[in-house]
Amino acid sequence: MKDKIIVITGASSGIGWATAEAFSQEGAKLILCGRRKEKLELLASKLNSKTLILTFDVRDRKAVFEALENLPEDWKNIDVLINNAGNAHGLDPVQTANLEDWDAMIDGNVKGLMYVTKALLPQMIESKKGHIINLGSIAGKEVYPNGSVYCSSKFAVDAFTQGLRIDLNKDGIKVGAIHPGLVQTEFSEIRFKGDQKRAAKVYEGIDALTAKDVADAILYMTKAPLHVNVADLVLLPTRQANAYISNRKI
Ligand code: 8X3
Repeated sequence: MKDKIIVITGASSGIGWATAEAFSQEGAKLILCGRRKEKLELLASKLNSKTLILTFDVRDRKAVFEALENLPEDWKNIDVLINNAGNAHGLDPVQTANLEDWDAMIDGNVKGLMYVTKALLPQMIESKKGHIINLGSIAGKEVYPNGSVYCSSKFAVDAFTQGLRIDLNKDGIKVGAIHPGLVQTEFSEIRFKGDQKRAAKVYEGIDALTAKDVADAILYMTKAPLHVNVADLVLLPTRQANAYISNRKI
């Protein structure tokens, strides 16, 4: 991983932050993308790596292309893109759900991921190398109550990953996705709009995955030999069987 160039979206917290730490420990150079400049600067200051900070919102198509199509010359040769940016907003039935929440999830989790990918593809295709890893979810494998739009967004990530793998097959670029179950980050706090009590309940007694667990799995995907592509990886806490069944300690 030494001196490989890794792009991480949503690097300012959670899985993105932990992934930056994991790749930094391997000697990679990191392009840290996110909306919060101060957080990205704080992260960069803690890493023992060369870093480039790019501040944009993946939902802003113009900003995505402006930032990623004009990379400095010595940062252009991307090895790995980790499409991590994304969130859940609300947990509601379709009939009462908030349209702003829908837009945020579809625009960020789906269209944003697609924009970032498209912006970086010309470079990868030209160099005939590269590895794209998309952050899916078990919500992209099973639909659960009140999650119709979040699940739709993650099913879309799964479909896009499969389609991209087909389209890039002749170019020698690896495409894969990782689908975590419950990961203890600020995910639920954002989903429940700051309701920390409700968020904490989601992870009660389940020994949830940590952001580092997911980061380590992403690192594993990138360490496979050149002829091996970890195409689809579902990562669950041992206490979680699927989106419905968990063996909680309470
Ligand atoms: C996050 C996992 O189970 O809340 O994508 O959908 S879950």
